[in-house]
Amino acid sequence: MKIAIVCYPTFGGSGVVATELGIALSKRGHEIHFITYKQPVRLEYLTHKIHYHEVIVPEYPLFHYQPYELALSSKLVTTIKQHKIDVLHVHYAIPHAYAGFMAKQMLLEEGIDIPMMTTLHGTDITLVGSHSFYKPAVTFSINKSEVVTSVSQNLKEDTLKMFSIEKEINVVPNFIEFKQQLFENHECQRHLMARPDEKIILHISNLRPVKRIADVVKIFERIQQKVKSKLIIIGDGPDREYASILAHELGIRDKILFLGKSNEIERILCMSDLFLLPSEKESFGLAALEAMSFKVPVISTNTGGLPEVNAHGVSGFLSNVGEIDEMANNAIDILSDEKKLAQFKEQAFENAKQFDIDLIVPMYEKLYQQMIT
Ligand code: GMT
Repeated sequence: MKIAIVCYPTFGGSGVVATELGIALSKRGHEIHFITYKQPVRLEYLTHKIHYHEVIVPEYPLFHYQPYELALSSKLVTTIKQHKIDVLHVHYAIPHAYAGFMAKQMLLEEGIDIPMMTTLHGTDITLVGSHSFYKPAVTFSINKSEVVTSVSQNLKEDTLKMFSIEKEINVVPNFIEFKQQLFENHECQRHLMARPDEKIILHISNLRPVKRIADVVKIFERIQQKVKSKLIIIGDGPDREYASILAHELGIRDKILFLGKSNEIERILCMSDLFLLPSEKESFGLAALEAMSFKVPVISTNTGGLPEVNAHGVSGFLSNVGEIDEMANNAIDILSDEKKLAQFKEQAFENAKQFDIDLIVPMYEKLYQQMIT
């Protein structure tokens, strides 16, 4: 099958899922065409089965806002025609589903009926999409997609609550390719980050308010009083400075490493003992799944789709949003008992197996097949 994938090329979860999906599909023999404004960060190399088409939006003095949707829909039309694409798969409703619909309409005029799948990722529904400025266009373009998927049951329920959706929403969870074994028998250069007697606690996100970075810092402040430890924060975003100031005020700035955006997530996961994800909202929590696949237990909130990913008392613990003391106590409980920590690491790994890439990618393939027959 020839599949065009539209996504954000950035470090965000939706871009990562779209890129990993494209790579996996190419390994299964499909021809993949990524269409976006920059080569996706997780797309390290192109092959005869993986192509990348850049959407260019020329500057013009009249434009206060560059018309990206227009450029994207035009690029979709030319790419779909030129490469005889069978299926269009857009990740993140805004503005991709809207641009996809426009491309579909233009192609219909030329007798080409391209089926479109829209995958909802979370913030496109719960944070941005439900805003009255966008809602009519988001509702319209979701309803005009041949197939709609959401990355968790919770996101499906939120979508049905917030929008007037006439389409069936298929839940296709996010997935993981297990790479932990690549690092077995390595000490992952742990000594570069912490002393041998220190535990390594990790947080990865885009450091936006929805991730509650202050809670990450406050939870760690409580943990390090009981367990010798370091906190590694990966990612960048508007709350980084605030987190750094808070850490300074709490007197723990020297125990926190802010590493910024990184392509070395796997090396850091390999050396980590615990993952913190105290988000306000999380449709799935891909970062938590990535952690679990590297045998890193997760202390998270119980919001959104997180309970579908992190199993309470098995792969880690879940708490209500803002329950800093409870999250810290659960972390201390796991970290201060080596036997318990080892057990949780194994359980996290086992729990992640339900999201094995080989189980989930065929779910997308089946839906593509239904769209073209
Ligand atoms: O919030 C983020 O981490 C970025 C955001 C995105 O749009 O890329 O992530 C959303 O999609 C991910 C992949 O499906 C999910 O794992 C995240 O839970 C979801 N974020 C939120 O719902 C806040």
